[in-house]
Amino acid sequence: MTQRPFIIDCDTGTDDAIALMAAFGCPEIKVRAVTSVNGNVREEYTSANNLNLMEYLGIDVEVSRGATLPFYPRGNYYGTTHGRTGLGDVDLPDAQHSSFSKDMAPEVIRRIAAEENGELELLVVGPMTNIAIALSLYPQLKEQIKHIWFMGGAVKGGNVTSTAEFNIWVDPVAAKIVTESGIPLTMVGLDVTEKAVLGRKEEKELREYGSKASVLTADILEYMFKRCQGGGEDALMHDALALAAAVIPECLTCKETFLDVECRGEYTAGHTVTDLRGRMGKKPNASVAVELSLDIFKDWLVECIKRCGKA
Ligand SMILES: [Ca+2]
Repeated sequence: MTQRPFIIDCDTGTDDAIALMAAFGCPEIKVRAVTSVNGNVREEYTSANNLNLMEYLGIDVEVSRGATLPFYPRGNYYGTTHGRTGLGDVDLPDAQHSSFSKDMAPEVIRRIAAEENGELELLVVGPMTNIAIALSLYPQLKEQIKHIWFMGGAVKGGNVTSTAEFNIWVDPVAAKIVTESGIPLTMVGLDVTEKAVLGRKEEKELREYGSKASVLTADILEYMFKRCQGGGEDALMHDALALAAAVIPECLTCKETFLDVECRGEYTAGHTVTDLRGRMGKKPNASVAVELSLDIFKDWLVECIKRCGKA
């Protein structure tokens, strides 16, 4: 099987870590690099989490650092959803034998896109700052990137403000640059990711399986269950669902629509504007996920995590 080349851009992040483990257990794709961005926690943590995770799992892949600030002026918004350093209460050993790429994320994207001759796809599961910088520095990427699958936005309400989802809210300017790029896009937003919940059954199955990746995933799920009991978010697999959109499209129903990002609204900055009713008369530039088949997704995710580290 020819594996599809991917770069995963992420702000790891509890559910990012699970998405990464799933990606490395997906026979359909070849992860060429993991690029880090500011988001759930500061970039110094997201990049360290990426490097530590790859070394812990014994995965040899380029890990780069990336943008430390969004284009949009946001204050200190780092919440407690992912714990202080991004992986909840899970502690990974510091990487001893691996180091970051000499190239920052936008340069990594440029280089690999050129090497892959129009076949490179991006899985973007944090704020889109790195991608926007890459598109600004290297406009040829608009023709070289085959598809961007992203977790972010919502047709309906948000989870940071009443209208904005976190990844897009952090950096709406970057998201607008990406939505206007002309690159084929699939948006996997809160409309479906808030239904992508794992439970005790999956946690137990993964823990009993006993691999490094499956036990780590079970530990992260345990943190999420505690978080939920404390009034926080449930064990939602936001980021892994964007990977699923790319690999098992049958788990989602998507609709072609015009997509843009509100940057200036006093109350609505970070809102993803869609036109599912076709009222705006604008050409569709994105596919937006609107419905999820949860059982298909959960079964696939558990199997991917089990395969992670076995390749
Ligand atoms: Ca994320």
